[in-house]
Order: sequence, then structure tokens, then C-alpha cells
Amino acid sequence: LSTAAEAVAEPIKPDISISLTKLLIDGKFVDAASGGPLSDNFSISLSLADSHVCELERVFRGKTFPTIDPRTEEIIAHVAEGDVEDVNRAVKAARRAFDKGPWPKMTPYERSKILLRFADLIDKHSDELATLESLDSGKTYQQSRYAEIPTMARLFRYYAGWADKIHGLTVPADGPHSVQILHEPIGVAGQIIPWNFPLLMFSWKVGPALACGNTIVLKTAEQTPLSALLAGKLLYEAGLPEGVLNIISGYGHTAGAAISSHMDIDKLAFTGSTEVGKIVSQAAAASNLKPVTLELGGKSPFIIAEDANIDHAVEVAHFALFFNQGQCCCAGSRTFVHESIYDEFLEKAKARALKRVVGDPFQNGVEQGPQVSDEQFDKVLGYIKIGQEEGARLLTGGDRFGQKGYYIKPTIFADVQDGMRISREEIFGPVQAITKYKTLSEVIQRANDTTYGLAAGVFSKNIDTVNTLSRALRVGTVWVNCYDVFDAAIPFGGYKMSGHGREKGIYSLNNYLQVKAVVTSIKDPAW
Ligand code: TXE
Repeated sequence: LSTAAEAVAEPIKPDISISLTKLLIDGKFVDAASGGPLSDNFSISLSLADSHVCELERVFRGKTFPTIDPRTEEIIAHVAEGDVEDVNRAVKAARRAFDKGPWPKMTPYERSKILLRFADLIDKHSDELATLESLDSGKTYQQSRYAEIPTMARLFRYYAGWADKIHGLTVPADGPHSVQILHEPIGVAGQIIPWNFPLLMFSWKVGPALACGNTIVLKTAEQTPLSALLAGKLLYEAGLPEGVLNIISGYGHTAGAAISSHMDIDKLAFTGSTEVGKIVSQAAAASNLKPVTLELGGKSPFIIAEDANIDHAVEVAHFALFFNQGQCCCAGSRTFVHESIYDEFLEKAKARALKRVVGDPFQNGVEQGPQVSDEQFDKVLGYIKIGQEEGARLLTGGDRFGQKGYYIKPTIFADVQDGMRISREEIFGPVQAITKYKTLSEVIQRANDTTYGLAAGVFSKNIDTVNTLSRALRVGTVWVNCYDVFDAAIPFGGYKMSGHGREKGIYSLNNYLQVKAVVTSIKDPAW
């Protein structure tokens, strides 16, 4: 395995057949509503070849769209394409499942048991889930199978634990009143997720919503529709009542817009670009003012102080940026290195990037697969060009890797200036931007000089440096001498234009609960 070209010339054939491609509405897999039904004997009467029948079925039985293997640029499968009418069907099912139950009215213990059974099924089907995840997104199979799928199961066990521990308060109010504060599920949740972590984003959103007793209409990203359909099937196998979770594959401007503007959806949770975050917020406000939580982009600083262990810092800074092909909202995409260690850091960072193994994500030992899509591939290469034109120093990489597939060489720019676009805008690819700083107050000011505020990394052994930075940085997560440590119990979310609200942990429950005050007059306060 020396080049991606070699790997892609003979891409590894994962051992899976794609059987789930329809929309999951009301507990059943169904075609998209668009297009008329094809009469059962239509193909027979015309004596068409099989391939033509398939083609006609696509045209007449309901809209579909292709999902692409980013290793080969070829179609993996045609997937039902949900649109407004399908979202309406899904909302109707979710509404009924919420209003009539049994889900919100079930005992919390029963809900908890279903989530636990689901976690067991995730473990049981982890090979299949990981294969679909990697095939559709291009992330390495090792990462899917041994990090993300176990984390998914862990998240559902965490939320199963919450299901029977959500309760309100009693308040000692003035006057002869008994006051109960009830925490109730919010209703039908609309959830729109991206393609960089399809199953983890599914889990961060579906886990708390179900634990709190809500029903859901979830739209997956058009680039990665496959794995969530299997997850949905497994949830129903675990005992989820019909209609509680509905999954719509489809595009943002159609199905996504229908969700964010729906009058009968009570809450919207979105992860994606800041640009679309604004659009869905406007749609939510303009329709029924549904509350919105947003997890958007970032331009996270990774600060390496003069006393840091350089080898460790190089490795973690590399991981912070290149993990998942650089497609992480919290990627450490502005690396600030103290001037006293700058040259040594650059040399070692370059050596590490050159060692990074790029290739077929199903090959053992590969660290970096292809970008998810042609659009992202073009976007990242576009930013590499911009960086060169702006005068940043290209240390390594800078080009595609191989001739086929959306592979990009691990790329490093040094001497990046704060005003450059590669220092201000989200690249979302394997492009590390390194810059030099002198003083703590200078780096605090520069690190905070961004419209984003998702995360930061701090590398230092000096407790004063660590305390000063971790308090001064205007971000939702600070990782100190580590990066990308995710745990079900740790809240995640952004300051500024990285969004609002928190996912995971106890804070995520608030997104899916209403607070009701019940004030009861006490007839005889004499006691
Ligand atoms: O995001 P979009 P894209 C950033 C990253 C990336 C850029 C563009 O910088 O390069 O965004 O990626 C749905 N109404 N992030 O174009 O469009 C869409 O179908 C309702 C950061 O893929 O925001 C998908 O399900 N929904 C991010 C989801 O929004 C709409 C992860 C995200 O897609 C919609 C992904 C509309 N009008 C990209 N338009 C992160 N925070 O992790 C699109 N969608």
C-alpha cells in the first residue's frame, strides 16, 4: 500500500449487500411518495430487460438519488429521496405516536429497556454498521468499527440511564400553594444531521430525544444515508413503538427545509454549516417559532506553549486536524506555536504528515481515506490554492492523492497570517495551518479573533498558562494536553457562530424537555 492510486485501482470489496434504501416512516420502509406506483405486471407485459425494469421502477415508484462511494466515485446504491410529502407523512406518524402514545406515556423504565436492547443490537451488528458507515463516508473501517460504533452503543446506554432519572422539582412558593415543576417531553423533534459522523450525530440527537419521551423525524445527509437506516431498523427490533422514529433520506433544500419550516414539529436540532444554520433558524422562526439548537462550524485554535512536550504536541496537533480526513467541526485548524519551539515543531509536524498513511479506508493500517464527496474534495483543493496565492508557506502536500477517489495529500501550511482566508474560514479537510506567537496575551487575542467558538486545544505543563488560557478562550470545549476526547457525559457545543445549545451530557436533556409549573391551591393552609 504505497499510493492511493494502487488502493483505488483495486478497491477492497466490503462484505455487505445494501438492502435498506427506503424511507423509514411509521416503522416501515417505504418508497418516496413522489412518482406514481408502477403496476405489478408492467414489466412483464413489456418484456423488458431487468436493468430497464430497475430504471423504470426508479422513475415511477418514487424518487431516488444515488449515494456515492468516495473511494471509487461510483454509485453504491439508489436511495429513496424524501421530499415535502414524505416529511408530512413522517410528521403525521410522529405526531400520532406522541399524542396517542404509548411512547411518552410509557414508564421511563420501559423506555430505558428499549434503549439498552438497542445498544446490545448495535454491538451485535457493529461489523455491518461500521461497513456501511465507512463505505458511504470514506472514513477508515478501523475508526468506524473500533471507535465510533462502540461510542454509539455507549451513548445509548448513557441515555438509557437517564430515561428514568428525569424528574422535576417542588418549589416552596409564597402563599397557600403547592407548586410542582414538571419536566415533560417537548413533542415531535425535527433533527437534521451532517455526513462527517453519520451514526454519532444520529446518536447525539436521537439518544436524548428518546430518553425524554419525544418522537422524531430525522433527516440524514444526502452524502451518507445508509447507516442510519440500519440503525433505525435495529431500534424497531429493540421494541420501539411504531412512528416514534422516522428517517428521511434526501436533500436539504427540499426535505430539510420541509422539516425546519413544519408547523407540527415542536423542536429543531441541526448540525451542519453556519450558513445553513442561519437558514433553518429563520425557517423555524418564520413557521411556528420552534426552538432550535445548532451545532455549526469552527476554526478552533490549538495553542502550544514553550514548555510543552514537543513530540507529544506534534502528535496530538496532527490528530486534532487530520482525524476523520480533517472533516470535524472541532478540528484544531489554527495551530499556534510559541516562537521558541516553532522551527522544531514545523520540522516534526512535516515529518509526521509525510508518514500519514492514505489509502483505501477498508485496508488495515490506513489512517486517512477519501473526502466524503466531490464537492468537499473541490472545496478543500480550492482552499489549498487560496493558501498558496495568499502567500502561506506550503510545507508538504497540496494536491490530490492518486488519480481516482476523493483523496487529498496531508497538507501543511506554515507562516499562516491571521488575515488569510485559510486562517479565517472552515476548510474541513486535511490542511494544517501553523502560525507563530510570542506572548500569552497576544495568543489569547488572536485565538479569540474569529466568528467561531467551538473548541480549543492547549498544550502546556505550566498550570498558570493552562488556567489562564482555559478561562480566556471563548469556546465550548477546551482540551488540555489532549484533543477530541468525547464522552457521553461531556457537553459539546459552541460559543458565537458555532451555534447554541449543548449536546451530550445532562445539558442535552434540556433541549428535549418542556417545563410546566402546576400551582395548586391548598384549601386549608392551617396545618
Ligand atoms: O453542509 P450543510 P454541507 C461545514 C463544513 C462543510 C460545509 C458544507 O465546512 O465544508 O459545512 O457542507 C442539510 N434546510 N460542515 O454542504 O449544507 C443537509 O442536507 C434544511 C460542518 O454538507 O449545512 C445536511 O443534512 N437543511 C458540519 C445538513 O443540512 C438543509 C458538518 C448539513 O449540510 C438545508 C457538515 C436547508 N436549506 C458540514 N441545506 C459540522 N458542524 O460538523 C442543507 N441542509
